[in-house]
Order: sequence, then structure tokens, then C-alpha cells
Amino acid sequence: MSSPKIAFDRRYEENTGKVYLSGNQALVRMTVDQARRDRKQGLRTAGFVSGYRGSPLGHLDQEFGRIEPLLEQHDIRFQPGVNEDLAATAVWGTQQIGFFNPKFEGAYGLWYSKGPGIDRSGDALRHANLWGTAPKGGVVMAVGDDPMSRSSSIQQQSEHTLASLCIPTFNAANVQDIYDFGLIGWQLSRYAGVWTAVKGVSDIYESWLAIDVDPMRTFPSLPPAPISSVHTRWPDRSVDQDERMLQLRLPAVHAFAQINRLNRVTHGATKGRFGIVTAGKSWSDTLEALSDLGIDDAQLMAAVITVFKVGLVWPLEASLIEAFARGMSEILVVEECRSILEPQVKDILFNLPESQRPHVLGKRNSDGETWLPSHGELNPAMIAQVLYRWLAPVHRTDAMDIWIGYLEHVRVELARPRSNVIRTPHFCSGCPHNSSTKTPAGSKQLAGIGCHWLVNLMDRDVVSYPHMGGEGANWAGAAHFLKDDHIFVNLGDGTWYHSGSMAIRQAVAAGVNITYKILYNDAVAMTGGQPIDGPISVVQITHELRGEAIDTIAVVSSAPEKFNISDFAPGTTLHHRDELDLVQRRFREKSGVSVIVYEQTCATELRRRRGKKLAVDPARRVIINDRVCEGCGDCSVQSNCL
Ligand SMILES: Cc1ncc(C[n+]2csc(CCOP(=O)(O)OP(=O)(O)O)c2C)c(N)n1
Ligand code: SF4
Ligand code: SF4
Repeated sequence: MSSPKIAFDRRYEENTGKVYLSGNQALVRMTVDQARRDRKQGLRTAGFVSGYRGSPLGHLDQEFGRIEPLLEQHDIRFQPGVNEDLAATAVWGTQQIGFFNPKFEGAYGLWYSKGPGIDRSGDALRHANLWGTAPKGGVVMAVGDDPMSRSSSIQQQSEHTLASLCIPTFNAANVQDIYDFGLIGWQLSRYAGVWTAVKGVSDIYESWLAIDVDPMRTFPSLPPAPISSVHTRWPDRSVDQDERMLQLRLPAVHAFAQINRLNRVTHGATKGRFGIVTAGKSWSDTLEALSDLGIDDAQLMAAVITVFKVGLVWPLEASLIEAFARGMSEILVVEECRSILEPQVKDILFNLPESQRPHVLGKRNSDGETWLPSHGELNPAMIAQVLYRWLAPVHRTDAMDIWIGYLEHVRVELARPRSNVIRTPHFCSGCPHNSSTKTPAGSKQLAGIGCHWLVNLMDRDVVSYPHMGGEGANWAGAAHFLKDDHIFVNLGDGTWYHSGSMAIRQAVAAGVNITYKILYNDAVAMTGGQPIDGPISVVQITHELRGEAIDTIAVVSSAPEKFNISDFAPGTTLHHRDELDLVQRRFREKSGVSVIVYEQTCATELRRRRGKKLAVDPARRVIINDRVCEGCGDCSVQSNCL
């Protein structure tokens, strides 16, 4: 049997069939395919993409940036946001082109962000969604959640926030879902007048799959139009918007979900006694758990077990789940983190006659014991153990017993004391943060978001960190109640541009004693070394600080000779990085806000630039001869390198 042809290198070209894509690339592909789809249907639309980078959507901007000519051919404009909420406001603007003299019949928007960006953009998103979308526009949000905060300062789950914003949310189980839900999302958005979201966790957005692509692949049917227009308009009144959302738009979403069977049975008996309701990555994990337990489709049929996959997790359409559940004896809801489906399922089934109403289990069993945890990630092993406990009284095989025995064996093995060698994560060799985040003896520092966050794991007198852009604002509250009279705060240059400059303004307004260190490494390093999203320079920052009434400013650099001190804001001093300790000791004695702009390029970015011949390769290098090295570590201490 010949395997289907997979396109590896022509992933965005006009073609149909199998293409190998990452989750991030599926977002790019669907955006271009939406333009192709509109053109096939005779619509003259344009596309607009904006948002802010952050894992698991850390490389999306680089992917869009790589294909600018293709975007141009399809009238798609890619414009990274200064931050998430301003990007959301810009995407909102695409739905308003009809208020002016538009060049196109409509503009569809894609907004992207990791979980914390949803949180910080609540006001913009709530406004934009209540105002609604244009009939030939539409908005899809790509929402990346990091449920174990592997690459984030906080654990994330965005569904509840999106539900509170009345934004219908798909949960992608794999890369194919991202592509399909994205294209369906724009049609739903146009039909019902709402923004839509495609949520995916890190394991989904950062995975790869050969998926089927075709702009016309998902061709949703449209229910009859709502009784009056659901779309954006000018002028409009906020009370009418709220009523329109609840009376017209959300019912339209339900109708769309029902007619297109966005939630459906995927495995097992068509009418079961035992139902598994699940969505997103948990659906894939559940299938893996069933397979690990040796429960194949024939066994599912025999044991009358049915798997129901929810595509649109909020709002949960009632008729499909009710038809599925009516008459079952038990339903197990398998979902990661806090439950979003389980309360909706219970609510929908609550008024069924008792004889037809199943028990709904999930986070707890019928005795009230905790089953699936509400925090952290789920995995197939955890799900297999709950499935076993749930099913064993009615369906038990040797294969199930063997797998559960094996999982228990693994648990015991993993619980054994392991090697006591702990390797603390550290900055890259040559990283500027290694020097810049040192503080003089007797001082404390607050960390910020970015690569330099790693100081939290080092012995560097750090006391906590806030969210991105809040750097030092916590001191504006705490300082009034402390005996400590000064703090150092680290703030990356990317974060300064995103929102952190406002935190400095807050410190000035609060009149606290604080020294900011703006870590100018000429890149948004942690997310892959992207350039900052607009004009920024060391000289410009000194003038902006002066404009904020800060008069204690120093520039500290690994190569001060490249600056001309007369370009800086008046009063700014210039130093070699060897003087950092001295400057810090001086600044901590000053009252009010002082700022050190520490300039040295990110070492990884510098290596990339050298590789691309954009930076000069050093003429001399130091190489350690490992046959002579005794591993004393002194070179590491002296060079301040790894
Ligand atoms: C609101 C929000 N958006 C995005 C992120 C993802 N993120 C974490 S670190 C970082 C880059 C910070 O860059 P910079 O301040 O220049 O520090 P560097 O990594 O270069 O040291 C980003 C975008 C986040 N944590 N919070
Ligand atoms: S990527 Fe750059 S800023 Fe980040 S740790 Fe490495 S050298 Fe430092
Ligand atoms: S200083 Fe120590 S660790 Fe470094 S090269 Fe010499 S012997 Fe090896």
C-alpha cells in the first residue's frame, strides 16, 4: 500500500492533501487558506494578524514573518502588537472597516497570545466581542495555554476567562483540529457576530502532524439567520450589545454548533450505557489510555461504552449532549485542570426524568472522592487508572489488570530516592544577564519576566517576581510598610517596550526608592530572539526616562566606546560593565527612582548574527583543553560564564 504524499517544504502553497505542519504553522496555513476560500467564493476580503509572542505560540510571529510575499499576494497584513491588549484592539478595528470607506468587502482577523495575554487583555476583548464582528470579517483567537507552566511564570487555563467574555471556544486535540477549528471559527464568527477562540495546550501547539489541508475542507452549514442582525454597527449602545449577545448571538452559536455537529461521538457504541465526555488533548489522552488498557473498539461496543468528543467546549450545545446522554447510566467527564465541561453537562441534564438521567462523574466519583485532579496536567496513565476504577465492576480483562499493575510498578520505581545531583538551570554562556543581575552585598532585588527570570533559581538575593509588565510595581505597595528602604528591579528591554515602562511611571508616581536595571540585550530573547516590535535604542530610553522626570540615569555597557555620551539625556553617565557594582552602590543611596540601562547583546542572538555574518566573529577564542582541565570551576567564576 502506498502512503499518501506528504508536502514537507511547500507547506503554504496552494495545494490539497497531506501537509506536515506544526501547531503554529497550522495557524499560518489556515490564515492563508481563509483568503483562498474567500476568493473561491467570490469574496474580496483581506486578512489581518496581530498578537504577542509567548510559548506555546512563541514562534508564530517568526513563521508569519518568513512568508511576507505570500501574505501580500493574499492581502493579509501581519503586524505584531506592542502588547496583547493593543493587538486585540487592532484586530477589533478590522471589524470596523465598514464604518469608514473600505477597500475590501470585509477583513478577517487572527489574534494570538499565550494565557497571560488573555488575562491582561480582558477589557479590550470584552469590548471587542460585545461590539461584535462584521458579516464578511470575523475573528479567530489562537490561545496557547501552558498547563504546567513549563515555560511560563504561572499555570494557565483560559476557557473560563473566555467564557466570561462570552467568546465561544474550541479546544484542539491535535494539529488537524487547530486548522479545522480555525477555518470553522471564522465562519462561526461571521454567522453569529462573535469572536471565537481556538485553545490549545503546549503539547498540541508545539506538536507536528501530517494533516489534510483544503480551504474548502470544512464547509459548515449555516442555520437560518437570527431574527435581527447580530453584527457590529455604528452607532451602538452598550446595553443593546449585552442584550444582543445573550438574546441573539449565543443562541446563534448553539444553532451553528448543533447543525454542524461540532460535538460528536467518535468511538464505541452509537448508544452506550457508559459515556466518556472529553475534549482537546484529554480526548487524545483518553484514546491512548483506552488503548493501553487493551480496550479496542470491539470491546467498547461489547461493554456499551461511547466516547463523545466536544469540539466547542463553551458554550456547550445542549441538544447533542442531551441526545447522547439520555438513558445512559453513567458519564465520566475527562478534562484537564479546572472543569469547564462537567458543570455544563450537569446543568443540561439536570431536568431530565430521573430514569433517563445518568450520574455524571469526573473530578469526583459518586462517593465524593477526588478522581481526576483539577490542577496540573492529565496524562494517559492518570486517565487509565480512573477508567479502570470506573469500568472494572462492569468490564474487566487481563490486559486491563496487567496495564494497571505495570503503572503501579512504575509509580513505585519513580518514588525511589534518585541521584542527588541537581543541575540548576543557568543562563547561556556569555549571557549578559549573568553579570547584569548581580547586586551589591546588602541589597535585595525583584526579578522580572524574561530569560533573566532564572535569577530566581540562583543565590542572588531575589525576593519574588510579578507578571510581565508589572516589574517593580509591587514595591510601590510594599515599600510603605518595610524597614528596607531600597530595592533593585530587573526589567528586560522587550518587556519595557511591551508594558514595563508604565511600571516605572508607577514607581515615580508612588515616590518610592527603587533602582531599575533595564536589561538591554537587543532581543526578546526568551521567546526566540525576536526583534523588539518598534523603534527602541539605549539613547531613546534615556530620553524617555528623563521625560518621566527621572534624573538619576546611567548606561552601563560591555562596550561603552560605541556610545557618544552627548546623545544621552542630560545628566546620564556612561560606564564600562566592570563598574556596575560601583554604580549600583551609588544609586542605592539616592532617593526616588534611578535607572541603570545595562547594554550587552544576548549571547545566543550574537551567535546567530555571527552565523549570518551580521556581527563580527571574534578574532581570538579561549578553548579549554579537557585533557588538562581539573574541573576546579575557577574559569567559570572568573569569566562569569557557565
Ligand atoms: C503577558 C505576557 N505575554 C507574553 C509572555 C511571554 N514572555 C515571557 S518572557 C518574554 C520575553 C521577555 O523579553 P525581554 O523583556 O526582552 O527579556 P529577555 O528574555 O530578552 O531577557 C515573553 C514575551 C508573558 N510571560 N506574559
Ligand atoms: S537566550 Fe540570550 S538572554 Fe537568554 S539566557 Fe541565553 S544569552 Fe541570555
Ligand atoms: S580553571 Fe579549572 S575548570 Fe577552568 S579550565 Fe582551568 S582547570 Fe578547568
